[in-house]
Amino acid sequence: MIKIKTTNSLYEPEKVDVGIVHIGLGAFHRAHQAVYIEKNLNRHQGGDWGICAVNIRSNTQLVDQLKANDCRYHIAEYQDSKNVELREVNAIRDALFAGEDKEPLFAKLVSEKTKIVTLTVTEKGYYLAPADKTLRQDDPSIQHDIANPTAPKTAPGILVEALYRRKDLGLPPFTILSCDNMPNNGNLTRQAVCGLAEHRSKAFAQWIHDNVAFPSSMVDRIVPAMSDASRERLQQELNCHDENAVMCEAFSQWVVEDNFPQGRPDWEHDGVQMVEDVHPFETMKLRLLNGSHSLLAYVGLAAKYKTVAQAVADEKFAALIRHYMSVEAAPTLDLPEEVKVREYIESLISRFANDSLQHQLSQIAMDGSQKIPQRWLNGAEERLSSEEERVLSATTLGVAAWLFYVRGEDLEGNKHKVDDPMAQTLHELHDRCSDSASLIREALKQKDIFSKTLSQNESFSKAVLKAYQTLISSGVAECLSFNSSDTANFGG
Ligand code: CS2
Repeated sequence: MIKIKTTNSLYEPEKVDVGIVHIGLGAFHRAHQAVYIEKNLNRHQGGDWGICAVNIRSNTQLVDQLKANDCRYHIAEYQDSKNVELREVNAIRDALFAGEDKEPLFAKLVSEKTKIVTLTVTEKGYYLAPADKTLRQDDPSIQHDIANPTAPKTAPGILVEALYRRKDLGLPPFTILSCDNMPNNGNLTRQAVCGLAEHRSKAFAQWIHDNVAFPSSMVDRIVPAMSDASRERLQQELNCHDENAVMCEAFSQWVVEDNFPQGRPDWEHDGVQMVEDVHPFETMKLRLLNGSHSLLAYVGLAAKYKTVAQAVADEKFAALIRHYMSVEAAPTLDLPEEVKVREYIESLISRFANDSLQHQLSQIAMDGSQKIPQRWLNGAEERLSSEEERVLSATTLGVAAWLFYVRGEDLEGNKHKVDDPMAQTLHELHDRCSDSASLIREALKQKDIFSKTLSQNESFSKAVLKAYQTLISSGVAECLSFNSSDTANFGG
């Protein structure tokens, strides 16, 4: 028997004003930020921190469906397959699809009531080169926004134009809060926005730099993309007939840098951790949780697993990520004081094992070129340039398995789609290089992904080559000889 707890909104949604515009209305936003705002509105029985959620590229359907339901939807928070909380959410007060015509979106962005703009546009939505995080001036969408600043397509372009209009109207700028999985996501957002604003004028870019707050934040909640099967399950298991419902784990964390000159919800009473410096939390989460996720995705898919829970149920995979986290990643971290790393690692392993989620490895495998630098490579680089050089066997296996995945074809010749902005480049690389040695050499030269230090590190490239050769000649099992009792010398 499944135990269902139901939580309903305690306020009148139609009386709530919009104080936050959110760009990137996906499942993650609905299950993470919107839930914190829902709790805040419940506690105050209303208020003016409602959300207007916007999509700028795709998913008009979701916007229409939400609007048809007055933006009311449900979240099913699974502790495990037997315990779930079904929560009604009304925090999103308006939804917009800003495709060709962005004026309705600009009307919201220049409203005096809008104090905060939040973003979940994924790593590639910032148009920063993955390795060195500079604005990709050569990207066609960025070039479009440079040429047409008043009718932009990209999130950075929209923010620049909105800030320009607000400045023109004498309105204070809103605070911009990135909720994407990148280290220093506030600084990176500033870099993208100011980099683009420079094309309008250096003075305007400087004004943004001096006047706009870009707090960083660490976001965490496992929210698999919804599918027909998961919708059906919610109907049958929870009697939840809501086409906009989202299913996720019970765990949720949001650590936010406290820098909101125009004000913010008092969400520290709703579970948000307000801190001075988010960086230790971000790197910890990116390198441990997301790093393990990507490792499970590429190595797991090569072993024909489909979900995260299936992969970690295999003790060899559990040993792989335990080794990766404790021996290779944890020593690179400057951990937040209150975190006990062993406990954190074990809690991640049990979150991954939550088999009620059906979290698809193929979802995590998307956009690897944009993800692996902050998840694996930054830490590896620090590790390899430190005095105590080691062979990073799990990380290098990850890189090899990623490279194998982007070939778009498994060992038996079955093809799969590679969803990645660099898919074409990576595909050509496979076509061009006839043997593994030249493939690895050329791949590591991709300077958008690999830093010079890393691509020139011989022990790193040798280990990637060895893992790749073993993978293609003998299969995944041969690559998994990690010891589950592996732990490095770190505190906690
Ligand atoms: C995942 C993340 O898809 C991915 O790349 O690693 O979405 C992950 O589930 C979240 O960051 C968890 O907070």
